[in-house]
Amino acid sequence: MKHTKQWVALGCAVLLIIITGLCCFFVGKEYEAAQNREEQELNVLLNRSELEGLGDIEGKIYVTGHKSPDSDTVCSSIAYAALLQKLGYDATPVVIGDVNKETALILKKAGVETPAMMNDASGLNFVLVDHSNYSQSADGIEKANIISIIDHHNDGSVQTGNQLVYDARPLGSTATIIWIRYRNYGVELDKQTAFLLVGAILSDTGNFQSATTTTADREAVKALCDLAEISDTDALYRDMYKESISYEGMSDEEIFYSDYKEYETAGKKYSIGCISVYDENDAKDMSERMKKIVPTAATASGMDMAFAQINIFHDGISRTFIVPSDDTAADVIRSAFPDVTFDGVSFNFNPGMSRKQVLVPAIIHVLEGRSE
Ligand SMILES: [Mn+2]
Repeated sequence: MKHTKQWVALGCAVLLIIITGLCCFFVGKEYEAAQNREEQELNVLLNRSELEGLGDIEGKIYVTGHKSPDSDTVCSSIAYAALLQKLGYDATPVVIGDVNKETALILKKAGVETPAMMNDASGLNFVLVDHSNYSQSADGIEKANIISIIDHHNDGSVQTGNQLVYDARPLGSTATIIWIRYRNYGVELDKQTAFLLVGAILSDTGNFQSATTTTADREAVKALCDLAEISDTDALYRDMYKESISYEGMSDEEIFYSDYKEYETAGKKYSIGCISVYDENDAKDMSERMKKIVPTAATASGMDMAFAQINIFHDGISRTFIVPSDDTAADVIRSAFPDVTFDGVSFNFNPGMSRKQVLVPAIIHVLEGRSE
């Protein structure tokens, strides 16, 4: 009986110790969480304080990327203007050139309007994203008030007389820096903006294949895909890539001249138009179309011969198809590449080749009659 009492007392004591321990543990956890929250709030406060000077600025703040705008430039401009808006500033994204097909697709999928065109930047307030060079920027930018530069390139020629937020990081895309800035400022991203940033990061990093890709770019896409409700980034990138090489609505001539260069070697004039396609079927179709117009294009532009160079370069696939303007042009290719096969329309190269690094030097070699 005495023993039983002792056991009960011991049991109670042990239970009390366990309960006290658990209480301390949870109180400790709660305290730790509260401290983390306080720490985060302080960080947000410190980060946001760099914008305090913007309160004194008169007029709108325009956010622009570079000329010949790409997806990173356009989407980063929109996302950064939205960030400033959410913090209470009068910010507007603009573009300084027509958006390309890939960007138009991202904007459409995200349900976001194309920013307005900016023709003269002089006298206005600007945030520059994705560039820091006068030559790449809006006309009149030398006379603008540049308040921030957010970029992932080298530091360019832009200089400011005033203090500025200059956030340059060697990451795969400016969009990744914008994502980090949303986090630093403690601002929630909406679905549309998240979609834009994913599209921009996939575009600038070539679906993470580019050597410039960093951990931050991958983490950004991971975090943003949930928000943007994107389940398959490979599929999105494929759609973007196909759109970027789409020649829809263009005539055969326009396609041939879209990436076109003229050359002269040993008194012979020749030209090469490069065309990107997605797969071999597209390459065959494009070869047929080019066969019809390359001879007339050569004559019309005063060339002795012309070539359409049709390339498949993506996802590790590398193929080139060359359509010559006539028999003389075909003979040049045969002399330059004796082992290459000709199907009556195009020469088929596997792997493909660069116009600048391989095809032009090879043609020069043949036309100069070198035999070594
Ligand atoms: Mn970029």
